[in-house]
Amino acid sequence: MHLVGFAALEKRVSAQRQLFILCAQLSLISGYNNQNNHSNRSPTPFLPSLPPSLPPSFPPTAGGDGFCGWPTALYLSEKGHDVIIVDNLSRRNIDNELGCVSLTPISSMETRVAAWKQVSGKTMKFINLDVAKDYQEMVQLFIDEEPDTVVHFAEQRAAPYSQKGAKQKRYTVDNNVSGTNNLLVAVVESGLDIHIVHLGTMGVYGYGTSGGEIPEGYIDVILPGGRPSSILHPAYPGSVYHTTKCLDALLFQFYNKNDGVKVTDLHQGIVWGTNTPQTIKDERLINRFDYDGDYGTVLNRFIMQGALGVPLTVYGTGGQTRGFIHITDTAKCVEIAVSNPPQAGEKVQIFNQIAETLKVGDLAKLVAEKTGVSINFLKNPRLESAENELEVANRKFRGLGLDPILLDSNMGLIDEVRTIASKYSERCVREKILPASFWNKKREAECEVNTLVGNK
Ligand code: NAD
Ligand code: USQ
Repeated sequence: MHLVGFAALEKRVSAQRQLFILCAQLSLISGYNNQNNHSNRSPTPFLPSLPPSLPPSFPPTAGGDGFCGWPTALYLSEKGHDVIIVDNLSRRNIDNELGCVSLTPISSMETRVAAWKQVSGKTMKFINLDVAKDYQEMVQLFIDEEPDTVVHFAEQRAAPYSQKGAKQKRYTVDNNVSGTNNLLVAVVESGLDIHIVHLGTMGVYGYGTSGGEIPEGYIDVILPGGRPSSILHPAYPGSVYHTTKCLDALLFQFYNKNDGVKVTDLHQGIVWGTNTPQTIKDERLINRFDYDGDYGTVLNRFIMQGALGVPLTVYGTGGQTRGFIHITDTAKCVEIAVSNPPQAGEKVQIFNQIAETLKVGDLAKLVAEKTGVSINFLKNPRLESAENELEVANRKFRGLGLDPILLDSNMGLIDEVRTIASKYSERCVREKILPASFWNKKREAECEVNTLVGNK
């Protein structure tokens, strides 16, 4: 496979470079350079931080079948990288399990890839492979394709689903931790110098009020005996799902120390939006839109509820503050991370991938004002702080050129999501809007009073 437009990059780094991106929930994306001559391939060189003004031919690619992976794959492909998408389609199977599909009618992977070829002229391979189980196939894939980068999106990512019951708790840990471990072992076994870019979460830090800015991954401490050290920020996960991301972080740390695996862990906030400049090009490329109580994330849920005239489902007081990022910026951040691998011997690189912090109650007010729907304060199905403040450093991405989409100055994007929600409103199963997973039995009992209409 040949990648158009790598010449500029090759000139800059004076060496060949290949990119592989592995998506969570089993999306594997990869890019290759336009020489793709494996026998002559030099070890992946250190790629210096590159200015944001790189020619559009440079960026590597990423993809997958999921909400973040698919638009990222298209973005990277558009930028000129060959992309291989690896996904076991488990998310589509969970749709079947939950009796609820994406609000938008997503096409099959075969149709998506064929449509992209028609629209862009670019080829993306799709491989149905389970990262948590098909270990040998993954090693072989690496040996055959010799990627420079694997972007790892392939995990069960819904906190409510991970708290639903014993089956879902066990599945989330088995799938996510085994998948990440398999990937790391496969990279080591392949003998290749592959940079892993992993989609992690802001939730590893926890959401108590910390009283200060959350740094990017590490904190400086004084250990007993007065020894100064820089350690991983203490993990304080709020769900089984978030716990798997903390476990991933330890796996990354170990394989980085033991085998020198290059890792970038992206602590991403809540993603909102649905379309990107690439997915909008053809209806067959449309992105997934989760709105149900398990997989729908808060801002997209509110916009969808506003469009359908459903009172907005605020859990508790709405005093929870979270980090947010638009889906278009998710793709941009992944591209930046792929383009800026750690140097050989460097510790795991951690970026906070958020644009801004916002309070759930303020988001509800904003959507209520825009749509005229009321706010439905529900009993909280989760065990979380009712109110918290949140200050997060995101200087690394900004320093590498990210100028993120902020809600305040991009209200039009809310209207865009609302238009999509209205267009496909007939696909909404209203019974799936209320939260259907509870953090413990007490929460479940308390939530029995919740209704879709609320008290107002
Ligand atoms: P998603 O569920 O839409 O996509 C995940 C994809 O991975 C799915 O297509 C699924 O089929 C695939 N997958 C899961 N397990 C797999 C396996 N064992 N083998 C192969 N494929 C597998 O989720 P998303 O919203 O696109 O999230 C992608 C990543 O980004 C996740 O790791 C998630 O934790 C992280 N993230 C998401 C958000 C968000 O708001 N959506 C925020 C922060 C971080
Ligand atoms: N919430 C409501 N009403 C709703 C839905 C959610 O009030 O209808 C509240 C929740 O109680 C929570 C907050 O909104 O306080 C965020 O919930 P969410 O479902 O939007 O996000 P979360 O469960 O944290 O998970 C999502 C993604 C996950 C990612 C995480 C990033 O599903 O993959 O890791 O965002 S972060 O939150 O920064 O950890």
